[in-house]
Amino acid sequence: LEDFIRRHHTHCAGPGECTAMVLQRIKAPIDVVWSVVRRFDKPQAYKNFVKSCHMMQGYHEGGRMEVGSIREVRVVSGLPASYSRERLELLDDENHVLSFRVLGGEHRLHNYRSTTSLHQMAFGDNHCGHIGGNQMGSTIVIESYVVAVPEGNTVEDTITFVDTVVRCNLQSLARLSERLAAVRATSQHDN
Ligand code: A8S
Repeated sequence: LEDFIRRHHTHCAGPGECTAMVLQRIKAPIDVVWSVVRRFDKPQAYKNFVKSCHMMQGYHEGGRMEVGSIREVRVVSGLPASYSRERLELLDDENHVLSFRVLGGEHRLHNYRSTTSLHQMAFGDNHCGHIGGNQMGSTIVIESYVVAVPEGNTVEDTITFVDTVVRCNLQSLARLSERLAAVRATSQHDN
């Protein structure tokens, strides 16, 4: 895992930039969590600050998401932002890695880019109980980002703000994934 983190989550923050990492444990199988994270066209499935999202280019309706696809994300009012234009940089279904970069928009997080990766917790590690006799999978999400420190802001304040948004997103992802996993588990029992 260390060299994975070195490869995907070690960003070189340039002058005037800051970088940090957020971890989230989710009591759901990795494929359930990934089915939500990989939908670059539907961030609003778990990002509660997102009001709407429309795909710009490089996207065939319902087709494969491709690197280079661009989305326009409109966020809820009250934030120091109105919309963001974001480009899919990496989508790896094998290794469960997604990365995007903010190209522009009306907000203060210039040059924001993040990488999100999922890791299956090995059976022995997760100490989470058996539910209905079957071992509930457990997933660790790692999300790291680099962003320019806005004019007049401190590094600490910038990291506090972004960490809060990312943590909200990942906690929402956890709740949604655990709900989906529970539904899947019960539907398997029913039939
Ligand atoms: C993400 C992560 C972040 C999104 C930020 C940090 C943003 O969508 C919001 C407020 C802003 O001020 C910037 O994975 C921006 O979405 C919620 C509009 C980019």
